[in-house]
Amino acid sequence: MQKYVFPEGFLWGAAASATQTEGAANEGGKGKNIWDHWYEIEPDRFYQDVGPSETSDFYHHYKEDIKRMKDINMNSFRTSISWSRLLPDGVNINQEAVDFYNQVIDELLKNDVTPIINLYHFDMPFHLQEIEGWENREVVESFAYYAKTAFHLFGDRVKRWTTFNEPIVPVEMGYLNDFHYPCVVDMKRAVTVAYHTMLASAMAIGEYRNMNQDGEIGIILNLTPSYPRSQDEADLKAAEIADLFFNRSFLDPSVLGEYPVELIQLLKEHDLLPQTFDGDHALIKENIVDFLGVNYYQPRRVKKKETPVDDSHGILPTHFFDSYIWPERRMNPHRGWEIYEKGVYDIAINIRDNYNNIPWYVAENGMGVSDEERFMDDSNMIQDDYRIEFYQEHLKWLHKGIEEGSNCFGYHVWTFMDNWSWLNAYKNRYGFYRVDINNQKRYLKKSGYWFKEVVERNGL
Ligand code: BGP
Repeated sequence: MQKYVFPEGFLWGAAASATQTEGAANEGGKGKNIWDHWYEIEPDRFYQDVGPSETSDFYHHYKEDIKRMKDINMNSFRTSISWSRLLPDGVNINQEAVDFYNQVIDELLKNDVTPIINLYHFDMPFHLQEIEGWENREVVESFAYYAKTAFHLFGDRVKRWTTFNEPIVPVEMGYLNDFHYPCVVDMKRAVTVAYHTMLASAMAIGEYRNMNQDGEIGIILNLTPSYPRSQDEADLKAAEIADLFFNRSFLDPSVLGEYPVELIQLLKEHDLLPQTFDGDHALIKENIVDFLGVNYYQPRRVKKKETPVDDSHGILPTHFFDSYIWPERRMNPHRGWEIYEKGVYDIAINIRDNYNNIPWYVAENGMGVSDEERFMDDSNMIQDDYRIEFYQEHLKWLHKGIEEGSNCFGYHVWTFMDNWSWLNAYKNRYGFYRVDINNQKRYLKKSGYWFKEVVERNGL
Protein backbone atom coordinates (compact mmCIF):
# COMPACT_ATOMS: atom_id res chain seq x y z
CA MET A 1 0.00 0.00 0.00
CA GLN A 2 1.29 3.42 -0.94
CA LYS A 3 1.63 5.74 2.04
CA TYR A 4 3.81 8.60 0.95
CA VAL A 5 2.66 10.26 -2.25
CA PHE A 6 4.60 13.24 -3.51
CA PRO A 7 3.22 16.31 -5.32
CA GLU A 8 2.43 16.04 -9.00
CA GLY A 9 5.36 16.90 -11.25
CA PHE A 10 7.84 16.11 -8.47
CA LEU A 11 11.43 16.01 -9.74
CA TRP A 12 13.10 12.66 -9.16
CA GLY A 13 16.70 12.34 -10.09
CA ALA A 14 20.34 12.53 -9.18
CA ALA A 15 23.18 15.00 -9.06
CA ALA A 16 26.75 14.91 -10.30
CA SER A 17 29.47 17.38 -11.24
CA ALA A 18 31.78 17.93 -14.19
CA THR A 19 35.10 17.22 -12.47
CA GLN A 20 33.77 14.12 -10.73
CA THR A 21 32.30 12.43 -13.79
CA GLU A 22 33.55 13.76 -17.12
CA GLY A 23 37.14 12.60 -17.05
CA ALA A 24 38.89 13.66 -20.28
CA ALA A 25 40.67 16.22 -18.14
CA ASN A 26 43.35 16.71 -20.76
CA GLU A 27 41.13 16.27 -23.80
CA GLY A 28 38.78 18.37 -25.86
CA GLY A 29 40.75 21.56 -25.30
CA LYS A 30 40.00 21.71 -21.58
CA GLY A 31 42.13 24.03 -19.45
CA LYS A 32 43.45 22.96 -16.08
CA ASN A 33 41.46 23.55 -12.94
CA ILE A 34 42.77 23.48 -9.37
CA TRP A 35 42.09 19.75 -9.06
CA ASP A 36 44.16 18.90 -12.14
CA HIS A 37 46.94 21.08 -10.83
CA TRP A 38 46.85 19.81 -7.27
CA TYR A 39 46.95 16.22 -8.45
CA GLU A 40 49.99 17.01 -10.57
CA ILE A 41 51.93 18.40 -7.64
CA GLU A 42 50.61 16.28 -4.74
CA PRO A 43 49.08 13.02 -6.01
CA ASP A 44 49.47 11.45 -2.58
CA ARG A 45 46.79 13.75 -1.19
CA PHE A 46 44.22 11.62 -3.08
CA TYR A 47 42.99 8.21 -2.00
CA GLN A 48 45.16 5.55 -3.63
CA ASP A 49 46.69 8.31 -5.75
CA VAL A 50 43.66 8.33 -8.06
CA GLY A 51 43.19 11.77 -9.60
CA PRO A 52 40.56 13.58 -11.66
CA SER A 53 41.89 12.77 -15.14
CA GLU A 54 39.72 9.73 -15.95
CA THR A 55 36.93 9.57 -13.37
CA SER A 56 33.85 7.80 -14.77
CA ASP A 57 34.44 9.03 -18.30
CA PHE A 58 31.01 10.58 -18.83
CA TYR A 59 32.70 12.63 -21.56
CA HIS A 60 32.78 9.55 -23.76
CA HIS A 61 29.85 7.59 -22.29
CA TYR A 62 27.22 10.29 -21.86
CA LYS A 63 24.87 8.79 -24.43
CA GLU A 64 24.58 5.36 -22.82
CA ASP A 65 24.60 6.96 -19.37
CA ILE A 66 21.64 9.17 -20.19
CA LYS A 67 19.87 6.10 -21.51
CA ARG A 68 20.59 4.50 -18.11
CA MET A 69 18.99 7.48 -16.40
CA LYS A 70 15.91 6.96 -18.50
CA ASP A 71 15.96 3.23 -17.68
CA ILE A 72 15.45 3.99 -14.00
CA ASN A 73 12.81 6.65 -14.69
CA MET A 74 14.89 9.64 -13.63
CA ASN A 75 12.98 12.71 -14.80
CA SER A 76 15.76 15.18 -13.98
CA PHE A 77 19.53 15.32 -13.65
CA ARG A 78 21.83 17.96 -12.27
CA THR A 79 25.40 18.35 -13.35
CA SER A 80 27.80 21.23 -13.80
CA ILE A 81 29.62 22.84 -16.65
CA SER A 82 33.38 22.82 -16.29
CA TRP A 83 34.43 26.47 -16.42
CA SER A 84 37.94 25.53 -17.55
CA ARG A 85 36.54 23.34 -20.33
CA LEU A 86 34.20 26.01 -21.67
CA LEU A 87 36.62 28.93 -21.34
CA PRO A 88 40.14 27.48 -21.11
CA ASP A 89 41.79 30.91 -21.11
CA GLY A 90 38.88 32.65 -19.40
CA VAL A 91 37.84 34.55 -22.51
CA ASN A 92 37.69 32.47 -25.67
CA ILE A 93 34.99 29.86 -26.08
CA ASN A 94 36.18 26.28 -26.65
CA GLN A 95 33.97 24.94 -29.44
CA GLU A 96 34.62 21.31 -28.45
CA ALA A 97 33.17 22.06 -25.03
CA VAL A 98 30.14 23.73 -26.59
CA ASP A 99 29.58 20.67 -28.76
CA PHE A 100 29.91 18.33 -25.78
CA TYR A 101 27.50 20.24 -23.53
CA ASN A 102 25.06 20.73 -26.41
CA GLN A 103 25.02 17.00 -27.01
CA VAL A 104 24.54 16.24 -23.31
CA ILE A 105 21.68 18.73 -22.98
CA ASP A 106 19.98 17.57 -26.19
CA GLU A 107 20.32 13.93 -25.21
CA LEU A 108 18.81 14.61 -21.78
CA LEU A 109 15.86 16.44 -23.31
CA LYS A 110 15.35 13.72 -25.90
CA ASN A 111 15.04 11.24 -23.03
CA ASP A 112 12.66 13.46 -21.03
CA VAL A 113 15.27 14.09 -18.35
CA THR A 114 15.11 17.76 -17.31
CA PRO A 115 18.60 19.22 -16.99
CA ILE A 116 19.50 21.39 -14.02
CA ILE A 117 22.81 22.99 -14.84
CA ASN A 118 25.15 24.28 -12.21
CA LEU A 119 27.99 26.68 -13.00
CA TYR A 120 30.52 26.07 -10.25
CA HIS A 121 31.25 22.91 -8.32
CA PHE A 122 34.56 23.49 -6.49
CA ASP A 123 36.48 23.73 -9.78
CA MET A 124 38.32 27.03 -10.07
CA PRO A 125 40.26 27.34 -13.34
CA PHE A 126 43.91 27.17 -12.45
CA HIS A 127 44.91 30.37 -14.27
CA LEU A 128 42.42 32.24 -12.06
CA GLN A 129 43.72 30.55 -8.92
CA GLU A 130 47.14 31.86 -9.91
CA ILE A 131 45.77 35.37 -9.43
CA GLU A 132 44.36 34.35 -5.99
CA GLY A 133 41.02 32.88 -7.09
CA TRP A 134 38.06 34.10 -5.07
CA GLU A 135 40.28 36.35 -2.98
CA ASN A 136 40.62 38.55 -6.03
CA ARG A 137 37.58 40.64 -6.84
CA GLU A 138 38.38 40.51 -10.56
CA VAL A 139 37.45 36.83 -10.46
CA VAL A 140 33.89 37.86 -9.60
CA GLU A 141 33.71 39.64 -12.95
CA SER A 142 35.31 36.65 -14.70
CA PHE A 143 32.61 34.41 -13.25
CA ALA A 144 29.84 36.75 -14.39
CA TYR A 145 31.29 36.63 -17.90
CA TYR A 146 31.42 32.83 -17.79
CA ALA A 147 27.84 32.68 -16.51
CA LYS A 148 26.60 34.98 -19.24
CA THR A 149 28.41 32.93 -21.86
CA ALA A 150 26.79 29.72 -20.59
CA PHE A 151 23.29 31.27 -20.50
CA HIS A 152 23.80 32.55 -24.02
CA LEU A 153 24.98 29.19 -25.36
CA PHE A 154 22.61 26.82 -23.56
CA GLY A 155 19.81 28.90 -22.06
CA ASP A 156 17.43 28.26 -24.95
CA ARG A 157 17.08 24.68 -23.64
CA VAL A 158 18.24 24.79 -20.03
CA LYS A 159 15.47 26.33 -17.95
CA ARG A 160 16.84 25.66 -14.49
CA TRP A 161 20.26 27.01 -13.58
CA THR A 162 22.20 27.18 -10.35
CA THR A 163 25.17 29.43 -9.72
CA PHE A 164 27.09 27.42 -7.10
CA ASN A 165 27.11 24.05 -5.42
CA GLU A 166 27.93 24.24 -1.71
CA PRO A 167 29.85 27.53 -1.86
CA ILE A 168 30.78 27.21 1.83
CA VAL A 169 32.79 24.03 1.12
CA PRO A 170 35.71 25.63 -0.74
CA VAL A 171 35.79 28.22 2.07
CA GLU A 172 35.74 25.62 4.82
CA MET A 173 38.01 23.08 3.18
CA GLY A 174 40.40 25.37 1.30
CA TYR A 175 40.69 28.46 3.55
CA LEU A 176 39.79 27.29 7.06
CA ASN A 177 41.38 23.82 6.79
CA ASP A 178 44.04 22.45 4.53
CA PHE A 179 41.78 19.81 2.96
CA HIS A 180 41.24 21.39 -0.46
CA TYR A 181 43.65 23.40 -2.60
CA PRO A 182 44.97 26.07 -1.93
CA CYS A 183 45.15 24.69 1.65
CA VAL A 184 45.14 28.05 3.40
CA VAL A 185 44.13 28.35 7.06
CA ASP A 186 43.20 31.97 7.62
CA MET A 187 39.76 33.20 8.59
CA LYS A 188 40.13 36.72 7.26
CA ARG A 189 40.99 35.35 3.83
CA ALA A 190 38.18 32.79 4.13
CA VAL A 191 35.65 35.55 4.77
CA THR A 192 36.81 37.40 1.65
CA VAL A 193 36.51 34.22 -0.41
CA ALA A 194 32.97 33.68 0.87
CA TYR A 195 31.98 37.28 0.25
CA HIS A 196 33.30 37.32 -3.30
CA THR A 197 31.60 34.01 -4.04
CA MET A 198 28.33 35.52 -2.88
CA LEU A 199 28.86 38.58 -5.06
CA ALA A 200 29.64 36.30 -8.00
CA SER A 201 26.38 34.43 -7.47
CA ALA A 202 24.37 37.67 -7.33
CA MET A 203 26.12 39.05 -10.39
CA ALA A 204 25.43 35.88 -12.39
CA ILE A 205 21.77 36.07 -11.36
CA GLY A 206 21.72 39.69 -12.54
CA GLU A 207 23.12 38.62 -15.91
CA TYR A 208 20.51 35.89 -16.18
CA ARG A 209 17.64 38.27 -15.45
CA ASN A 210 18.91 40.76 -18.03
CA MET A 211 18.74 38.09 -20.70
CA ASN A 212 15.02 37.34 -20.16
CA GLN A 213 15.38 33.68 -20.90
CA ASP A 214 12.18 32.53 -19.31
CA GLY A 215 13.76 30.10 -16.85
CA GLU A 216 14.73 30.02 -13.21
CA ILE A 217 17.99 30.40 -11.37
CA GLY A 218 18.95 29.27 -7.90
CA ILE A 219 21.84 28.21 -5.71
CA ILE A 220 22.64 24.88 -4.05
CA LEU A 221 23.60 25.02 -0.38
CA ASN A 222 24.61 22.27 1.98
CA LEU A 223 22.47 23.08 4.98
CA THR A 224 23.64 21.37 8.14
CA PRO A 225 21.10 22.03 10.89
CA SER A 226 23.02 23.07 14.02
CA TYR A 227 21.75 21.24 17.06
CA PRO A 228 22.92 22.40 20.51
CA ARG A 229 23.91 19.86 23.12
CA SER A 230 21.42 21.36 25.59
CA GLN A 231 19.12 24.30 26.07
CA ASP A 232 21.71 26.06 28.23
CA GLU A 233 22.43 29.55 27.06
CA ALA A 234 26.08 28.88 26.18
CA ASP A 235 25.23 25.78 24.11
CA LEU A 236 22.45 27.65 22.33
CA LYS A 237 24.84 30.49 21.53
CA ALA A 238 27.41 28.03 20.19
CA ALA A 239 24.79 26.48 17.87
CA GLU A 240 23.65 29.91 16.73
CA ILE A 241 27.22 30.91 15.79
CA ALA A 242 27.81 27.66 13.89
CA ASP A 243 24.56 28.29 12.03
CA LEU A 244 25.63 31.84 11.15
CA PHE A 245 29.01 30.76 9.80
CA PHE A 246 28.06 27.60 7.97
CA ASN A 247 24.43 28.03 6.90
CA ARG A 248 23.23 31.59 7.09
CA SER A 249 26.37 33.11 5.52
CA PHE A 250 25.02 32.05 2.13
CA LEU A 251 21.39 31.23 2.87
CA ASP A 252 20.34 34.69 4.04
CA PRO A 253 21.92 36.77 1.29
CA SER A 254 20.83 34.27 -1.40
CA VAL A 255 17.18 34.05 -0.34
CA LEU A 256 16.51 37.20 1.67
CA GLY A 257 19.02 39.51 -0.03
CA GLU A 258 20.77 40.42 3.23
CA TYR A 259 23.45 39.11 5.53
CA PRO A 260 22.31 38.42 9.11
CA VAL A 261 23.13 41.43 11.32
CA GLU A 262 24.46 39.05 13.97
CA LEU A 263 27.01 37.69 11.49
CA ILE A 264 28.18 41.16 10.47
CA GLN A 265 28.45 42.14 14.13
CA LEU A 266 30.47 39.05 14.99
CA LEU A 267 32.88 39.51 12.09
CA LYS A 268 33.26 43.17 12.95
CA GLU A 269 34.11 42.41 16.57
CA HIS A 270 36.95 40.22 15.42
CA ASP A 271 38.15 42.49 12.65
CA LEU A 272 37.21 39.98 9.97
CA LEU A 273 34.94 42.04 7.72
CA PRO A 274 35.84 41.93 4.01
CA GLN A 275 36.37 45.00 1.89
CA THR A 276 33.10 46.18 0.38
CA PHE A 277 32.25 48.72 -2.30
CA ASP A 278 29.29 50.96 -3.06
CA GLY A 279 26.74 48.95 -4.93
CA ASP A 280 27.51 45.60 -3.28
CA HIS A 281 24.53 45.85 -0.99
CA ALA A 282 22.14 46.62 -3.85
CA LEU A 283 23.63 43.87 -6.00
CA ILE A 284 22.87 41.26 -3.35
CA LYS A 285 19.49 42.76 -2.45
CA GLU A 286 18.27 42.83 -6.04
CA ASN A 287 19.46 39.42 -7.12
CA ILE A 288 17.93 36.84 -4.85
CA VAL A 289 17.36 33.31 -6.10
CA ASP A 290 14.16 31.89 -7.60
CA PHE A 291 14.67 28.56 -5.89
CA LEU A 292 17.01 26.76 -3.55
CA GLY A 293 18.74 23.40 -3.87
CA VAL A 294 19.62 21.82 -0.53
CA ASN A 295 22.27 19.16 -0.07
CA TYR A 296 21.73 17.27 3.12
CA TYR A 297 23.96 14.51 4.46
CA GLN A 298 24.47 15.14 8.15
CA PRO A 299 23.63 17.53 10.96
CA ARG A 300 26.12 19.60 12.96
CA ARG A 301 26.02 19.07 16.72
CA VAL A 302 27.71 21.62 18.90
CA LYS A 303 28.33 22.61 22.48
CA LYS A 304 29.96 25.63 24.10
CA LYS A 305 33.73 25.90 23.78
CA GLU A 306 35.28 23.63 26.38
CA THR A 307 38.56 22.55 24.84
CA PRO A 308 41.62 24.84 24.82
CA VAL A 309 41.71 27.33 21.95
CA ASP A 310 44.43 26.70 19.42
CA ASP A 311 45.37 30.09 18.03
CA SER A 312 48.34 29.08 15.94
CA HIS A 313 46.35 30.23 12.89
CA GLY A 314 44.69 33.23 14.53
CA ILE A 315 40.95 33.22 14.99
CA LEU A 316 38.91 30.39 13.47
CA PRO A 317 35.23 29.34 13.68
CA THR A 318 36.26 26.53 16.02
CA HIS A 319 37.11 29.15 18.64
CA PHE A 320 33.42 29.72 19.19
CA PHE A 321 32.16 26.18 19.74
CA ASP A 322 33.15 22.54 20.05
CA SER A 323 31.62 19.64 18.18
CA TYR A 324 29.42 17.50 20.29
CA ILE A 325 28.98 13.75 20.04
CA TRP A 326 25.35 12.93 20.66
CA PRO A 327 25.22 9.63 22.57
CA GLU A 328 22.35 8.39 20.42
CA ARG A 329 23.92 9.12 17.09
CA ARG A 330 24.03 6.57 14.27
CA MET A 331 26.97 6.75 11.92
CA ASN A 332 27.83 5.90 8.37
CA PRO A 333 31.27 4.60 9.36
CA HIS A 334 32.58 4.63 5.78
CA ARG A 335 32.23 8.37 5.45
CA GLY A 336 32.26 9.21 9.15
CA TRP A 337 29.03 11.15 8.89
CA GLU A 338 26.07 10.94 11.27
CA ILE A 339 22.81 9.69 9.75
CA TYR A 340 19.92 11.77 11.06
CA GLU A 341 16.90 11.60 8.79
CA LYS A 342 14.81 14.11 10.70
CA GLY A 343 17.31 16.80 9.68
CA VAL A 344 15.64 17.05 6.28
CA TYR A 345 12.30 17.81 7.96
CA ASP A 346 13.87 20.48 10.15
CA ILE A 347 15.33 22.07 7.03
CA ALA A 348 11.92 21.96 5.31
CA ILE A 349 10.27 23.73 8.24
CA ASN A 350 13.07 26.28 8.56
CA ILE A 351 12.69 27.20 4.89
CA ARG A 352 8.90 27.40 5.28
CA ASP A 353 9.01 29.61 8.34
CA ASN A 354 12.11 31.74 7.93
CA TYR A 355 12.83 31.86 4.22
CA ASN A 356 9.51 32.89 2.68
CA ASN A 357 8.66 29.29 1.93
CA ILE A 358 10.75 29.61 -1.22
CA PRO A 359 10.48 26.71 -3.71
CA TRP A 360 13.31 24.28 -2.96
CA TYR A 361 14.41 20.76 -3.68
CA VAL A 362 16.72 18.22 -2.13
CA ALA A 363 19.67 18.56 -4.47
CA GLU A 364 21.84 15.84 -2.86
CA ASN A 365 21.28 13.16 -0.27
CA GLY A 366 23.17 9.92 -0.17
CA MET A 367 25.27 7.34 1.51
CA GLY A 368 28.85 6.52 0.52
CA VAL A 369 29.90 2.95 1.27
CA SER A 370 33.28 1.24 0.75
CA ASP A 371 33.88 -2.18 -0.79
CA GLU A 372 30.35 -2.60 -2.02
CA GLU A 373 31.37 -5.67 -4.01
CA ARG A 374 30.86 -7.51 -0.72
CA PHE A 375 27.15 -7.19 -1.34
CA MET A 376 27.14 -8.38 -4.95
CA ASP A 377 24.81 -11.24 -5.85
CA ASP A 378 25.24 -13.86 -8.61
CA SER A 379 23.81 -11.56 -11.23
CA ASN A 380 26.44 -8.89 -10.44
CA MET A 381 23.89 -6.70 -8.72
CA ILE A 382 24.94 -4.99 -5.48
CA GLN A 383 22.25 -5.55 -2.89
CA ASP A 384 22.50 -2.13 -1.28
CA ASP A 385 19.52 -2.41 1.05
CA TYR A 386 21.24 -0.04 3.51
CA ARG A 387 21.07 2.69 0.85
CA ILE A 388 17.42 2.01 0.07
CA GLU A 389 16.63 2.29 3.75
CA PHE A 390 18.63 5.53 3.98
CA TYR A 391 16.62 7.06 1.11
CA GLN A 392 13.31 5.76 2.40
CA GLU A 393 13.74 7.23 5.83
CA HIS A 394 14.78 10.62 4.46
CA LEU A 395 11.85 10.60 2.05
CA LYS A 396 9.39 9.91 4.85
CA TRP A 397 10.61 12.94 6.77
CA LEU A 398 10.65 15.04 3.62
CA HIS A 399 7.09 13.98 2.91
CA LYS A 400 6.04 15.13 6.37
CA GLY A 401 7.65 18.52 5.70
CA ILE A 402 5.73 18.83 2.44
CA GLU A 403 2.46 17.78 4.10
CA GLU A 404 3.03 20.57 6.59
CA GLY A 405 3.33 23.11 3.81
CA SER A 406 7.02 23.27 2.86
CA ASN A 407 7.37 24.09 -0.82
CA CYS A 408 9.64 21.24 -1.92
CA PHE A 409 9.53 20.27 -5.58
CA GLY A 410 12.02 17.43 -5.90
CA TYR A 411 14.45 14.90 -4.52
CA HIS A 412 17.86 14.20 -6.04
CA VAL A 413 20.26 11.68 -4.68
CA TRP A 414 24.03 11.74 -4.77
CA THR A 415 24.55 10.13 -7.21
CA PHE A 416 23.62 8.49 -10.50
CA MET A 417 26.71 6.28 -10.97
CA ASP A 418 29.74 5.78 -8.75
CA ASN A 419 32.02 8.72 -9.26
CA TRP A 420 35.28 10.30 -8.18
CA SER A 421 35.24 12.11 -4.91
CA TRP A 422 37.39 15.11 -4.08
CA LEU A 423 39.76 13.41 -1.68
CA ASN A 424 38.38 9.93 -1.37
CA ALA A 425 38.51 9.20 -5.11
CA TYR A 426 36.66 5.88 -5.53
CA LYS A 427 36.81 4.78 -1.90
CA ASN A 428 33.16 5.37 -1.01
CA ARG A 429 30.55 4.57 -3.64
CA TYR A 430 27.21 6.36 -3.89
CA GLY A 431 25.74 5.44 -7.26
CA PHE A 432 22.55 3.81 -8.47
CA TYR A 433 24.99 2.18 -10.89
CA ARG A 434 28.24 0.55 -9.88
CA VAL A 435 31.18 1.59 -12.03
CA ASP A 436 34.04 -0.82 -12.51
CA ILE A 437 36.86 1.68 -12.88
CA ASN A 438 39.12 -0.86 -14.57
CA ASN A 439 36.92 -1.12 -17.62
CA GLN A 440 34.31 1.62 -17.14
CA LYS A 441 31.46 -0.89 -17.17
CA ARG A 442 28.27 0.09 -15.35
CA TYR A 443 25.98 -2.27 -13.41
CA LEU A 444 22.62 -1.41 -11.89
CA LYS A 445 22.45 -1.72 -8.10
CA LYS A 446 19.34 -2.76 -6.24
CA SER A 447 18.77 0.85 -5.12
CA GLY A 448 18.57 1.91 -8.78
CA TYR A 449 15.89 -0.64 -9.36
CA TRP A 450 14.07 0.49 -6.21
CA PHE A 451 14.25 4.13 -7.36
CA LYS A 452 12.68 3.23 -10.70
CA GLU A 453 9.61 1.95 -8.88
CA VAL A 454 9.46 4.93 -6.54
CA VAL A 455 9.33 7.28 -9.53
CA GLU A 456 6.74 5.14 -11.24
CA ARG A 457 4.49 5.44 -8.19
CA ASN A 458 5.58 8.99 -7.37
CA GLY A 459 6.07 7.84 -3.83
CA LEU A 460 6.62 5.04 -1.39
C1 BGP B 1 28.93 16.91 -1.52
C2 BGP B 1 29.46 17.38 -2.84
C3 BGP B 1 29.62 16.30 -3.85
C4 BGP B 1 29.96 14.91 -3.33
C5 BGP B 1 29.24 14.58 -2.03
C6 BGP B 1 29.73 13.33 -1.34
O1 BGP B 1 29.41 17.73 -0.50
O2 BGP B 1 28.65 18.38 -3.40
O3 BGP B 1 30.49 16.76 -4.83
O4 BGP B 1 31.27 14.63 -3.42
O5 BGP B 1 29.32 15.64 -1.11
O6 BGP B 1 30.85 13.60 -0.55
P1 BGP B 1 32.21 12.80 -0.68
O7 BGP B 1 32.46 12.66 -2.12
O8 BGP B 1 33.22 13.66 0.00
O9 BGP B 1 32.00 11.52 0.03
